[in-house]
Amino acid sequence: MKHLLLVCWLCCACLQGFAEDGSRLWLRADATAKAVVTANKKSPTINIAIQELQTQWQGNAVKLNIQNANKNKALNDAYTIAGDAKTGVSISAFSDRGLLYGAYHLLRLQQTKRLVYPLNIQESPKYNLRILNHWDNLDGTVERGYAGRSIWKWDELPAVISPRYKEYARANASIGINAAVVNNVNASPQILRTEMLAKVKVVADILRPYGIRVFLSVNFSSPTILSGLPTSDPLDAAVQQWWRNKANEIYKLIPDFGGFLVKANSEGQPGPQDFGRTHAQGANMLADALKTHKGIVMWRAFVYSPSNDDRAGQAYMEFVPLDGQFRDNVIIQVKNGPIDFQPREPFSPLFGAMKKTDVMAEVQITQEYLGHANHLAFLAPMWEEFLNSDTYSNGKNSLVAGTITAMSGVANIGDETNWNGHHFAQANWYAFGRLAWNPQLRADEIADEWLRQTFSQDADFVEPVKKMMLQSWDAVVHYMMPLGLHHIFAVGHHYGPEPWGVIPGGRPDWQPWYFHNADTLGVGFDRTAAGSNAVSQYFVPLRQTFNDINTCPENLLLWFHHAPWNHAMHNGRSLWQELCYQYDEGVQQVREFQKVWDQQAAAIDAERFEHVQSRLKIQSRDAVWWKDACLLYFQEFARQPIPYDIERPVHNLEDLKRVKLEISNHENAKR
Ligand code: GCW
Repeated sequence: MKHLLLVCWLCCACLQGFAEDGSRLWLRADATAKAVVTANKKSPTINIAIQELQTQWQGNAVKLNIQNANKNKALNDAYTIAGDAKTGVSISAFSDRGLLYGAYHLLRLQQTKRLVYPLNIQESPKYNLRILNHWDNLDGTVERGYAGRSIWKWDELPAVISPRYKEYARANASIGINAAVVNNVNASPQILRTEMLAKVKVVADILRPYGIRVFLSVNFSSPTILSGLPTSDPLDAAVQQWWRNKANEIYKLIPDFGGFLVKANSEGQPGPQDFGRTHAQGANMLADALKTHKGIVMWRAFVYSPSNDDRAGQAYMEFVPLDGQFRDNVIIQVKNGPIDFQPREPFSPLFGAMKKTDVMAEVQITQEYLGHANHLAFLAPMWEEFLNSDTYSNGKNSLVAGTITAMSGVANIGDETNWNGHHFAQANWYAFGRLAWNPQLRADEIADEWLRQTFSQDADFVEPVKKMMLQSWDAVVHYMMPLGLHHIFAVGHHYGPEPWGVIPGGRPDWQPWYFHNADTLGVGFDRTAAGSNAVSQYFVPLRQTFNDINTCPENLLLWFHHAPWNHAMHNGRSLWQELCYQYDEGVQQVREFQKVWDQQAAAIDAERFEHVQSRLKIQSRDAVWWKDACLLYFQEFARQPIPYDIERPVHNLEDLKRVKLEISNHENAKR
């Protein structure tokens, strides 16, 4: 009896939400339904769709219907959903994967209480490749990961299979992600060893039924490092044969293997330029090895060298002249901005500039530069701004979203119970998948559906919290780097402020001063025609818009201009004053988030409530830290008072300069 009582109490506790650790992500529907689901075909993927619907769908019968397709359509992930409450619902698709996506769509409508009959939905993804890039090392650490260690347990594989692999696959499938690069772009050659490939095969077999294909990051010098070849020159016949053999070996194990991701000649990684060859020659050699297997090469454009006088312009300079020289199974992977995943960047001028080459976007889901897993920063508004930026590459309305053929996101996933460190960081994983499927979705729609699935349907919760999410990126930009400031982070871990940072003898392009250029005259990086002329890489009329200090959007002012401290802003304030007000605004915004959140104590479970509450306290303190550090530092150059109607600094600059955080890459920042 005693035991029974205890069991009952535990069940009630669970139902009431006592054990809410975030491990279920947005997939929290009760699996108690007994729906009648039929299908005109069976396959491992369709079986998953059937099972998901059988256990969660509360409505009448569902029919899954594979339509006869020609070869092209069979690769398509599109689906339709039709039907009404009485007769039941049918989901039709050309591919098994399409049916699975349709099933998740239907369940999402149910879960968010957005089911409106009769159903008449037609969905087709904008991009065929929607891929996560894991920066996971083979030793279990994660570069720029803040949610524990890698979920890939290479030491245990292939014998031990973590249940997380399947949960990971399911979560991705539910939002349309259909591929994953499982290892870091700073790639260990060891990933291509036969023993490692046997482990990768096991992972690929688990992900496959969920429609997810595996890719690998490869090290360009692998032939030399792994097999002792005298060179890894892409024009060397033995090197080419080595890669062909390796590709054959991989495809024997993993017939639907996606291909390679390559970081070459960047930040110390080897590449074709080591042998006097171009990026195109390097990429093509790998593309040829993969071609017969229908594999692709994602070749990164994130290249820069210390000798260049403006890092922002280098990728364009190296890649645009190679346009037309790449094989058709090469895609150039370009970061959203020209520098490096900063809190706000203009879009990279490479988007729209390579007319004969496929280009894909790379965004960073993990918050390397946005407060790690401590700060609440919903990134969909940033990606929305990016995808909707007009490149003018083909006249007006040539949006970034239309210039790319695929989307990749650097994952924020680790082995922590809640997957992402911060409960709200789950929303960024979710948003990436949704936008890679449909870049026209609005950030507020995504926040709405994520909140309803993850926390609560209650409008008194959803509305204020959604508002908070939608302002959170803006807040981070304000208290870290407003008005186009960038890369003034603490050197190395990129968590806190260090505009004064100096690495003695280090590369200039890794030092904050290189980016902010503050002196007694002004602040900002001059990228105009009179400066580095990076503006010239943009299409007309953007190059003029950015070049002219009076037409440059003010939120990018210091990205493109070295502006005088007394430069008149549109609102009549001086630049110095506006900088002060924007930093202060960031602090006030986070305080407001705390107020919004604290009122939600009764609306959701205590566990997640308290977790988020404690992180907001850290964020609030960090916002003040950022504001004080940056204003006190820049004040030494501006030589003007901080406007008297905003909060006074609570730190001394000298104390802040002594702050040294011990943050290893795979650990969450704790201070
Ligand atoms: O932003 C920088 C990061 C590096 C990363 C690099 C890249 C994987 O600080 O950690 O390396 O970008 O994107 O290659």
